[in-house]
Amino acid sequence: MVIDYFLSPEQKLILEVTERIGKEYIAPYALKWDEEETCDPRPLKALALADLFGLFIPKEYGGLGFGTFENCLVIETLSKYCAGVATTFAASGLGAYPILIAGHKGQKEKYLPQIAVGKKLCAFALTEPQAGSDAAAIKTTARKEGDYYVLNGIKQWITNGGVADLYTVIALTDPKKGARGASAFIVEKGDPGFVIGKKEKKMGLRASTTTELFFSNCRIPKERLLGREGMGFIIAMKTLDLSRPGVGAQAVGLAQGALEVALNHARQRVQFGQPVYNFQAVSHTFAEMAMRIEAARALVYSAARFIDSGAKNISAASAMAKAFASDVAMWVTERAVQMMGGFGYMRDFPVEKMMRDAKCLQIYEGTNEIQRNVIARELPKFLKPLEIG
Ligand code: COS
Repeated sequence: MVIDYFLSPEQKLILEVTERIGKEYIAPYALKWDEEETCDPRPLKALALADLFGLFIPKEYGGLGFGTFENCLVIETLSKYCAGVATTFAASGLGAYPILIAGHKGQKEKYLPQIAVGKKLCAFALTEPQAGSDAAAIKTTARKEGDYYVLNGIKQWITNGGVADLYTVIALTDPKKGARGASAFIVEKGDPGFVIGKKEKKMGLRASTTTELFFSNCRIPKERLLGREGMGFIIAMKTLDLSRPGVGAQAVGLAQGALEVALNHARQRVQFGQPVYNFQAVSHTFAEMAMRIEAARALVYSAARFIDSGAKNISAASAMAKAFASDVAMWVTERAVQMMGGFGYMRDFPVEKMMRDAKCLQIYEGTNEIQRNVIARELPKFLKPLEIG
């Protein structure tokens, strides 16, 4: 980090604790977990013991009462060591946001304290086989039957599928109304008719688990509805607004990790009688990498602080942080591989994993093309026509 953000003593402590978890519980195993596609519980336990799952949960519900910014600090730091572990952590936050956004007091009292201490891991279930970017095209239904809702449908590519205990699920209570007929529900692992599907084989982020979810006449008590019927799509969009800077933070940490590994290599690798870092083609590439990472971090931190200020129009800032930083991470990790040459391409070194991990950040929580749609949609709200002359 080149720029000092003058973090508060608490924020510095959060960083220190996360660094320690990264060094001790993640760094020695990250390549192994990637190879074996394992979501190891040990770093999650360490994060839970450090109370970090409760970082942005209000104190009255057993959390630490911090915000998006501090959550980004943790996600960024974890991602330097392994973006897969960071995905499991961040996706649990994503799954918890709908409860924070739309849950009533009783629901918050029931679920948030368990999430805060890391006893219950969460997942967010919106995507379906035919509804990815077009989130309003979901087909999963939730039919009201007396005191229950009965869910039927399939969710796809759900991060933390199987390892999560709580799933916030978007389903249609009124299929005729499309997006306006969607509602949000809490489904618990073990609910009758709720089955975890196959684990996906992924290019990267292989220390995190991604599965299908099947709902076959899955009966859940009507008290599991979040907010009101018909609010589901808006809850989902607000959830993504809060969560996307976290993907940006993940990208910044991942890119920073690639920079540090490759820079160390370039300063030690001797060719033509001197470290390759001495060659301008190499050193300028590192300068460019560092510059883009600083720009991405500044945008992510600003967006996170903007959200924490209680601002209402956060969609554009959130989408910008996500899209810009993940594009930077893709560029930086590819350059890191190039700067390390044959070493970079080998699975014995972490940068090829980092490059594979980076790709997903341009895709999940809304592709970067969708982020640009969101930014373009929001721009007129911020910009007044400039008249000169
Ligand atoms: N906050 C609050 N309300 C929002 C909102 C937001 N960020 N975004 C949209 N809405 C509201 C709109 O105001 C509109 O309300 P009305 O029906 O009352 O007018 C409603 O939601 C529908 O919005 P819109 O017409 O913009 O919906 P679209 O179907 O065009 O879809 C995009 C909008 C593409 C932005 C949305 O489908 C999306 O984000 N897709 C990507 C999904 C995604 O990120 N998937 C990743 C999987 S989850 S990890």
